[in-house]
Amino acid sequence: MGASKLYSLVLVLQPQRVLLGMKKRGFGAGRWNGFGGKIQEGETIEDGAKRELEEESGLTVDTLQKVGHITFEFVGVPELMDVHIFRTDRVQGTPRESDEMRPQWFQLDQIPFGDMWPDDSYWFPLLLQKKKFQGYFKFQDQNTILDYSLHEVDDI
Ligand code: 6U4
Repeated sequence: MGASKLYSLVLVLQPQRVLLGMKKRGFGAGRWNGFGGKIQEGETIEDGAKRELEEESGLTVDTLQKVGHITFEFVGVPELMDVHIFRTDRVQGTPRESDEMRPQWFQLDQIPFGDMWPDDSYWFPLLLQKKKFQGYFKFQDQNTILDYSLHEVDDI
């Protein structure tokens, strides 16, 4: 078992649209993504997810649904990324730009997969169908998936 670091990722998904943020700096800069980041010491994964959503988008939320868990490996990087994915359709506030993210709503048939992490093309369809999923993706570099597994699960 390799060591891993915990991350959150939140998708605000409403019946007709999804909120994504253009990552302005750091890991994944230049890509549209959900809101999230590293879980801090002493906080639960869900609390970390709510904190990052608020920091990056200005939105607050009462409850998040756990929908997925994906482990990412990068060739040459010993530490795995353990990303816990949440969905919500009820948020309070209006999205606002932060230092890290520029939020924008997308119609569900206009999700910008070409400017997102390549794994998103695999698991977004499950998210949109309200499925729960577990996966593993091995990257050669930020554009290249070498191996992956992805399956629906009943509980996450
Ligand atoms: P700093 O820069 O320390 O403030 P922090 O906001 O804590 O960073 P960050 O931005 O590095 O963390 O977190 C990475 C975010 O990107 C997390 O929400 C997880 C997400 N993420 C990482 N790999 C991903 C991938 N392959 N596909 C995806 N989201 C990914 O959709």
